[in-house]
Parts: sequence; C-alpha cells; structure tokens
Amino acid sequence: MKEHDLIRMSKRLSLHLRHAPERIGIELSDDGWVDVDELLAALGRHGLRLTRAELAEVVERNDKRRYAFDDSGARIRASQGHSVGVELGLPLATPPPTLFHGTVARFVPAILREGLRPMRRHDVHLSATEATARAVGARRGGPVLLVVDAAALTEAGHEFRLSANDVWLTPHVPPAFLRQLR
Ligand code: HQG
Repeated sequence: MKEHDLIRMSKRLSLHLRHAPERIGIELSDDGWVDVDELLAALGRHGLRLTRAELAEVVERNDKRRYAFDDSGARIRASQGHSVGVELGLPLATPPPTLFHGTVARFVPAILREGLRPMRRHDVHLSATEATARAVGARRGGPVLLVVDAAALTEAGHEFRLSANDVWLTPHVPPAFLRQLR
C-alpha cells in the first residue's frame, strides 16, 4: 500500500477506534476492542473498502504502532489516545525516573498553573525520550519540552501505566513535578 493510503486509513481507524465508533455503527467493548470482521464490514458500508491483509499492513506499518490485534487476531483496538469511555485494563507500571511531555508555548502558562491535564483524552501522555516528546509538541507549533519528575510522582502515589506502544499514561501531573526544559 502507498504511504498516503496508509496514513488515510490510520486516520480513519483513529477516528473510529478512539473517538467516534458510532459514526460507522460499531460498538467497542469495555476495554476498547472490536471484532475485525465487524470493523471491516462497517468501514465498507461507509465507503472504505479494506481487506484483512490491508488492515494488517496498516497496523504493522503504523509509525506509532497505534493499533494492536488481540492474541487471536480476531479483534483490534487502539493502544491509547481514546476520548470515548474505555478501560484498557493496562497493569500499573513503574516509569523511568524522568519522563517528557512535548507541548507548545501558548499552553505553558496554564500547564505550569494547573499541571498537565488529559484534556479530551483519558490520560496525560508522556514519553521516555526527549525526541518523541519534541515530535509530539511539534504537531502544534514550535515544540516546548517539559521534564516530568516521574520518580517523585511515583513516590507521591501517582499511578502510571504503559501502553502497548510505549506511551506512559497518568491521570494528572501537578505543576510541582514539572520543569520547563531550556
Ligand atoms: C495540552 C498523539 C492547557 C498538552 C501524540 C497538549 C501523542 C494543556 C494538549 C498523543 C494542559 C492535549 C497525545 C493544561 C495539557 N492547560 N493545555 N492544564 N494540560 N495541555 O493531543 O500529549 O498521533 O490530547 O500539552 O503523538 O499532545 O494521536 O495530547 O498539547 O502520543 O497517535 O493539551 O497524541 O498521538 O493534546 O498528544 P493531546 P498530546 P496520535
């Protein structure tokens, strides 16, 4: 499949597996899964004809590994980033002592005042590397990097989970645990 087709398909999957399943008449399970055949049929009814092999290619070649099949291969879900109410059931995990968040300058005053909030998603998204955080921030403009004291957060009882595609998830990061990287 061509790169631009992969991206187009990935955006459709993101829309329906994270945000708006009802728009193609599918329902996600409580933990975010949908039957692959049901998804393909629903997409087909809404103008996106896709074979199982093509879906597998979209999943495998996705730059951020956004989607995963279950062990049997019969179901698929987004690994993180949902705005609809799903409970992914990820186990608690201990993060590395330092994590990073990429954002843009216009959000920084609010972030330093009230901390990092999940906004429309379920959790705040943090990365283990500066490079990833920079790329996340750069989606919106000149990236600004925030350093998150994950060791102190863990110590203070904050919970972390690691998504299947290596994004660190936590409900809130208070300002005391944040520092702007200069
Ligand atoms: C900001 C993409 C004001 C936050 C990426 C961010 C990531 C605040 C925006 C994943 C705030 C939310 C997640 C506060 C946080 N006041 N602004 N208190 N707290 N913000 O997209 O982290 O392509 O929901 O800094 O690559 O940017 O979708 O989160 O700028 O992995 O797979 O509010 O989404 O991946 O934006 O990105 P988002 P994010 P996908």
